[in-house]
Amino acid sequence: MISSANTNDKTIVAPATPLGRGAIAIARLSGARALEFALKVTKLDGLTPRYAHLAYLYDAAGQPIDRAIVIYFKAPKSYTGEDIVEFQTHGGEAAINALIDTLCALGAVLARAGEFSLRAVTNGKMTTDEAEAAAAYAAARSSKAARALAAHLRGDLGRFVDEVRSRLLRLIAYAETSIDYAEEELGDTRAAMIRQLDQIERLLSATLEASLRRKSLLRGFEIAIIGKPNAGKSSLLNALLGEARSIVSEQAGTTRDLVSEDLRLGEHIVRIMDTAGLRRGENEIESIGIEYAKNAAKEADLIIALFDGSQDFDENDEAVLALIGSAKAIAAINKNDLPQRIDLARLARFESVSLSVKNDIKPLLNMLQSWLDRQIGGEETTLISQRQIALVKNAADSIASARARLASGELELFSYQAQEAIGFIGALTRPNDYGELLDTIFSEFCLGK
Ligand SMILES: Nc1nc2c(ncn2[C@@H]2O[C@H](COP(=O)(O)OP(=O)(O)OP(=O)(O)O)[C@@H](O)[C@H]2O)c(=O)[nH]1
Ligand SMILES: [Mg+2]
Repeated sequence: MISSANTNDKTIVAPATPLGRGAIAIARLSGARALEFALKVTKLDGLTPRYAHLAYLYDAAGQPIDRAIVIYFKAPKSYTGEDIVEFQTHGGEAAINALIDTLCALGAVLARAGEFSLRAVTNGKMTTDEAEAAAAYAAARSSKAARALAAHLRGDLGRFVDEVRSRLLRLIAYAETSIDYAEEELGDTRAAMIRQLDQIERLLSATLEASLRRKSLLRGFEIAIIGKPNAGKSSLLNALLGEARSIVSEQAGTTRDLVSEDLRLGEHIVRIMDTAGLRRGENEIESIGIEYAKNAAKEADLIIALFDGSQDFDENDEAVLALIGSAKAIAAINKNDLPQRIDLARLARFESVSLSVKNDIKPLLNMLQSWLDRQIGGEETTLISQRQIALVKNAADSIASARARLASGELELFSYQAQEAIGFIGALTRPNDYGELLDTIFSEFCLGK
């Protein structure tokens, strides 16, 4: 448990639902004086824990603010482990703002982002990695992402930590007992230990790779459509969205700005970007648009390179290939309703699909969906924050050093490095510096969480 009495002695309040229109808006009040403040704004004599009270709320001048559902969660059975009162007011900002003003006038203070969750962690209601998962949950944009996070909340990370730790501890125990062995007795044991270390290293690197791959799963994948002018990029965006979002015309160089929209593809939410056609900028505005397109392609998780199949492969198409470089891309060959002239050999290195955006984009949709599904698969534990990724990288470095020590027979130094790796891995679920946590994890939270 962490001692942070000086930060936890205030009673905090914040809206727990996004501000704006909605059927209800919820404010959350947490801390030692939560019940006292709630009784004052409701003018009630008491609140039954976990009971939905219908009550009027009054401001400091005694004027009614709203009629609301008020629920009291008595410590320690609440999200934060403290007394919490939740107020469900009518949607819109007026009532909830008046309520929060009143509570602040009584002595509550506005919560900082993530402060409720921080209290939950300091009061032992939640582990740090569960809090990280909760933060990612708030930002997750698809049901697939939510499922990956649910695995986290189930404790997959804890199992990963236990497994790596116990394997390393076993190796350290071996090392300690064999320190007194003669060199010839040591040979076999050492080879077996190195094999074990290699396995641990592979487990860590597989976890890192899978996590980086899934990073986009949590925030949503970004897909950029690039191609030469008139390839049909804007037509494709519109067809994907099912609405005329981007201007389409037979004039080359129509799109100059970056147009991006969110799109649901099966269980995924993706951000799709229509870009300016790539060619030598005819004028300043167009070349700015082309710069945007280049950036979008660089940032994207996947590029859809769109080609006009009814035309010869030309220098602008060449520019498209150059821009893709080694990025992940699929080639979509458009306008197959017209006679085809493009030299397909030039696109042989890509996974490709032929279609007519004008008639039917289904072939491309199927390909996109299977690409997205492939990004997620695998059974590896997902690391969900920069902090977790950095810890696993550090552990992998320590293990690499440990391996070198072992190979050169320096058993004591091996043990030291292996202990260090255990320290990094252990910090995934039991961090030793809570001050740093505050900055890195809880600042990613939204207000009222
Ligand atoms: N025949 C045929 N024409 C198409 C198809 N898809 C798009 N077009 C036409 O191609 C022209 C260019 O389409 P856009 O969607 O504006 O092309 P773009 O790639 O966005 O072009 P820029 O914004 O200028 O870079 C329009 O006249 C479209 O109607 C298709 O599948 N078949
Ligand atoms: Mg366009």
